[in-house]
Amino acid sequence: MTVDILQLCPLTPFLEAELAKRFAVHRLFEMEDKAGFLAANGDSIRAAVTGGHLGIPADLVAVLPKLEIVAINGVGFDKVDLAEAKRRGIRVSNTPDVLTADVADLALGLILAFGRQLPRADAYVRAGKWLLADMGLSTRVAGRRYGIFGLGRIGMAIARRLEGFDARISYSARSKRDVPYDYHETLAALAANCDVLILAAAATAETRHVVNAEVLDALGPNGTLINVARGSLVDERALVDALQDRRIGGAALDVFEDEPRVPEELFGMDNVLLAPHLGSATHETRRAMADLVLANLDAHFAGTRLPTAVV
Ligand code: 8YV
Repeated sequence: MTVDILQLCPLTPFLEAELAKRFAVHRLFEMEDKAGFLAANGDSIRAAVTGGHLGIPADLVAVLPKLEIVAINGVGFDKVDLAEAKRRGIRVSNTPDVLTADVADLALGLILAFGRQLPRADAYVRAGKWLLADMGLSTRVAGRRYGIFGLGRIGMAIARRLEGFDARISYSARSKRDVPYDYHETLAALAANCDVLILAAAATAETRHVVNAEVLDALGPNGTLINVARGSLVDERALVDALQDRRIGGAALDVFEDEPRVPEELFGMDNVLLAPHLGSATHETRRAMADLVLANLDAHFAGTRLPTAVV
């Protein structure tokens, strides 16, 4: 018997091909008449596959009465209503661990690229400006004070990489950990005591807009904000203001509140580095994530334990 599943966003060709071998896949994101499709077919859908950045909207879950599992192709489950999933007995799976290294690598990439001004350097050479004058100086990356907000798997992987840069590392997290880094109880204290503030915490109700004007002012005019977590951690309006007024030194951002929409004020600023949510976007990691998505779906429909269940 074919199982009908709903695909909520584009996935890698490998994952799409493997899903198509197993299921009747309905690509909701490409449909013009989504409401019409759901009205006619909502009660046949047994699984949904989605991205961590997207999750599944509550009003969609509500019109899928036979939904059994939401398989997230990502580690974040902040856009899935877990309480409602539990209430309805819907399983939720994600893809932890396999993407940790890539997200940490990207954080280091942003730190290096922003500090040493690599995008500007590249543009400088291409424009033939080097023939006329040297580019000027940038900021040292090694030996500076790095503050990590959220010391879970990704935060720890970032810290380990920073150790190779002789960094002075401090952190703020839900609780003090047994690590050789300085702990700050509040994010404002962490920001006040670092040169580079790196966001690596999960998006929750508690972390929404935790990076506000007060935290940005604590980071100060020589401080840099790095975000590889979720856009919702940052009050984007306050960030734009702080960057415009040069109340912080700069920001390197891979995630945004309403991505792929990015505040256009940022486009003209020379103190920002922007990336289109690349954290886990390597061939190797997306393949490993795909394998986990498939393993979870296979386990669910075989009636066995999900390898990486959230709920
Ligand atoms: C991707 C992510 O955006 O893992 C996450 O939570 O945000 C990223 O890996 C996405 O989930 C890819 O589909």
